[in-house]
Amino acid sequence: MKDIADCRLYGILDLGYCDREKLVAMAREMIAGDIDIIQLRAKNHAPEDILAMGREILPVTRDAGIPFIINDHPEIAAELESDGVHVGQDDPSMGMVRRIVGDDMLVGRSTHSLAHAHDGAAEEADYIGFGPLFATPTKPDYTPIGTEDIAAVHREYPELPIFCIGGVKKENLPEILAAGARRVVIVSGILQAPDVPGYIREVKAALLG
Ligand code: 3NM
Repeated sequence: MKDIADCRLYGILDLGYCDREKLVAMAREMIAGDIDIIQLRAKNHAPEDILAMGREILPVTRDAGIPFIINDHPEIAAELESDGVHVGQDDPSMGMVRRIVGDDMLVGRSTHSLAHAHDGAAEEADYIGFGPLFATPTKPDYTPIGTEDIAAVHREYPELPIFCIGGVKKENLPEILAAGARRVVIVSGILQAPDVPGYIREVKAALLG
């Protein structure tokens, strides 16, 4: 499986943008574009439904050799034996998450400030999300943090995979990379692209360029 350190573009199967019956097809399209890592984000869906969706997607990501992450639910991640789980600021401590998923699973944490990023590094998260950089309908209730702190967070935690998130699109990627980003999460930009693999390939080229 691809190492998290080698992952530059993180895609999310968000049920707010992708119909349930299209999840597997969308995962395949993302993989066709060479996405590095995929998360399932199914807010307000029942745990048994999320588990069922995960069971359909996991064989596809396994086949592609990329990590598959479950959002918010360590218990589902453990039951599914996904490659990782992603938790937010209001979710349980790393100790509690690790007790559920064990030591081998990737655990990522959302961070919304330099102080949060410090906490994420201190608790030994395997990676962090850092944002939202810009206002985004995908996560409407959060205050955007802009791009000013991107350089500082990379300077302070050079070994930590940091995925900049929130309003990231192909169009503003140059600005985000110029601010010091190395890795990004793109949700709506990918899921709403007319040509998903083509969109991902262009973003990957910019990230690797
Ligand atoms: N988490 P889009 S921003 C899921 O800052 C999520 O933690 C964020 O979606 C955070 O690419 C966000 O459509 C939404 O803007 C990202």
